[in-house]
Amino acid sequence: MDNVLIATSKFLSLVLRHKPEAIGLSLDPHGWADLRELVRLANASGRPLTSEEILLVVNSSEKQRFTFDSSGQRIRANQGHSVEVDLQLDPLNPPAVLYHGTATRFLPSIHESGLLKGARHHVHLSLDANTARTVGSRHGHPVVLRILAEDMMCNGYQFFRSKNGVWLTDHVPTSYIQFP
Ligand code: HQG
Repeated sequence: MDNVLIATSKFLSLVLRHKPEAIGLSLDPHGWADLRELVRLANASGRPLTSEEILLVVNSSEKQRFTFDSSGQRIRANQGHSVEVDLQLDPLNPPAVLYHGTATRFLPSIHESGLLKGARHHVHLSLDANTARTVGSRHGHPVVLRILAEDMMCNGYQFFRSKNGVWLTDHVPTSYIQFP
C-alpha cells in the first residue's frame, strides 16, 4: 500500500474502531457505518476522502481490516474495536495452540496477570508464530507466547475468529501461556 492509502487506512481504523465521534459518525450496534455518510462527514470535518479511495483500501489491505456488507453500502472494521459493538461472531473451536506476539517489556506484567484485552474487546491471537512476531514488534523487542487454546476451550473459555482470521478471546490466564 502506498503512503496515501496507509494514511486512509489509519483514518478508517480511527473512525470505524475507536472514535467515530471524531467526525460525528455513528456506527450501528454491529459496527456498520453508511459509506456515503462516512465520506460526507469526513470531508465536512476537513479530511478529504472519496469512496474510490475507501474501496482501494478495503481491497488492497493485506490484513483485510475492513469489510463491506452485501449491499456494498455499509462498511465496518473486522476487528480491533475499542468502541462497544457486537460483531455477532459465533464461538469456534480453536486449534491446539495459538500465538500471541508482544514486547519483552510487558512480560513481567503478563506473568502476573495473564493476557488482558486492555482497551480492545478481546485479546488478539494469531494462527502462526510469524504473524504474532510481527504484531509484537509494533510494541518493542518482540517475543512470541504459545497459548494453549484447546485446553482453555476444554475448560470453558470461548474463542472467536474475526472475518480476517484473527483469533479472539476474553482473557488468557498465565497457566495457559507457554513463555519462551
Ligand atoms: C499487551 C493489530 C502488560 C499485549 C495487530 C499487547 C493485532 C499486556 C498490548 C491487533 C498484558 C496491547 C491487536 C498485561 C496484554 N500486561 N501488557 N497483562 N496483556 N498486554 O495493540 O495484540 O493493525 O491493543 O501483549 O495485528 O498488539 O490494528 O494489541 O502487546 O491483530 O489491524 O498489551 O492490532 O491489528 O496492544 O494487537 P494492542 P495487540 P491492526
